[in-house]
Amino acid sequence: MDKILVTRSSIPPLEEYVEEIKPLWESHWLTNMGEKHKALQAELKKYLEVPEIELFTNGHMALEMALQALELPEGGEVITTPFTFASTTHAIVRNGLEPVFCDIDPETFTMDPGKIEALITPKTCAILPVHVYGNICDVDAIGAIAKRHGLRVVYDAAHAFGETYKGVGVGNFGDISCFSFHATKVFNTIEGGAATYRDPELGKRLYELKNFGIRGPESVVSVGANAKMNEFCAAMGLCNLRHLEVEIKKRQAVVERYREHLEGIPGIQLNAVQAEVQYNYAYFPVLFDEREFGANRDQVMERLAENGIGARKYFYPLTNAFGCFQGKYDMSDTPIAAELADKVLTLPLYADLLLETVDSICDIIMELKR
Ligand code: T4K
Repeated sequence: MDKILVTRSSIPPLEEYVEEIKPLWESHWLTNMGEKHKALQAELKKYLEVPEIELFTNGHMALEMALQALELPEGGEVITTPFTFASTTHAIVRNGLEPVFCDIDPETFTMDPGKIEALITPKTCAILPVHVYGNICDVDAIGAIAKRHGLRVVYDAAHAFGETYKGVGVGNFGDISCFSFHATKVFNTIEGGAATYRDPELGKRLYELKNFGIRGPESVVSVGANAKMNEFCAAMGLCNLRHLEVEIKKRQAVVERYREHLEGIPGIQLNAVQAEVQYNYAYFPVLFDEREFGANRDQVMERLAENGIGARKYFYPLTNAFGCFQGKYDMSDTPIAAELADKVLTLPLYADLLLETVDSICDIIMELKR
């Protein structure tokens, strides 16, 4: 079997991309909100069914600038989850804000809303939950808490592109939702991201922030940075968007095949299926309970690696255990997240993954069952 990695970027036929970028050769307009950028923005607004959208150079900059655009007080506390990619926590810290870690729900891996209010202090200014693996946070409960306490909400929707909850596009929740269009995501623009929002004032700030805070030729109104999506990335997005529905269907088939093999196996816990969510099948996380299964997560990962299969520990370590924070946070404050981070392994998943390969991956895993 060829080496199988945790994912593989979806790409359009080369000719389609070449056709899409031809006008760039004619216009010499390569970046700074050109025609492709505008076209992708319009297409995504429709696809995600959101009132407003701003494109970014990547998902991380969308998050950083979303927090900056909300003009939160310096040193303010942001309640967030440690069960996420580095980006979520770094976006808070790089804004001069203080992350306060909330534990997660053991079924959906998303922030447990029942534990948020105990963490609120006079310094709390926002909540930053993550739709982990495309599982949608309890947006109703989080929205109610935010309203009760006057807090802003930014969703990290990096994993939830195109999903709906109770029929509503996931980018409609909170003040701002941030998506990632990284090469490894269900929808990619090579590198890219977006923030969706309702308030046009926020939109103005997001637009200016991603372009150095420039409002006009002689007017710079905020300390922004450069986070503009270039024309080649936008063109990739326009192409990939045309194939997305087919790609998601193929991903679904892969996920269903995994479930056929692994559902109901003692010691294996699969991602809970949320009835009101239309999924994008972004990730396939599996929890291994050593006592029941007979092998732990690391042993499974090692055995897969020996067979050329690159499963990944998304997300281990927790962000509140990162060395860069030098012991400032304590992961024992989030015991469920700590336990799941020790057990979780995300298995290979991409549109062109052969179902026979899924069979082989599951056979290798099952060989370890006691
Ligand atoms: N919030 C959350 C919750 C996130 O998960 C992320 C990103 C963000 C925010 C920030 O969004 P971005 O700023 O990235 O847009 C990857 C991705 O780089 C990262 O985007 C993603 N989350 C994270 C979960 O995974 P790595 O370090 O695991 O990537 P890497 O290079 O090991 O790639 C994984 C596999 O993907 C490779 O084994 C093969 C495949 N691959 C990779 C690349 C780069 C491809 O097929 N093509 C490629 O071009 O972080």
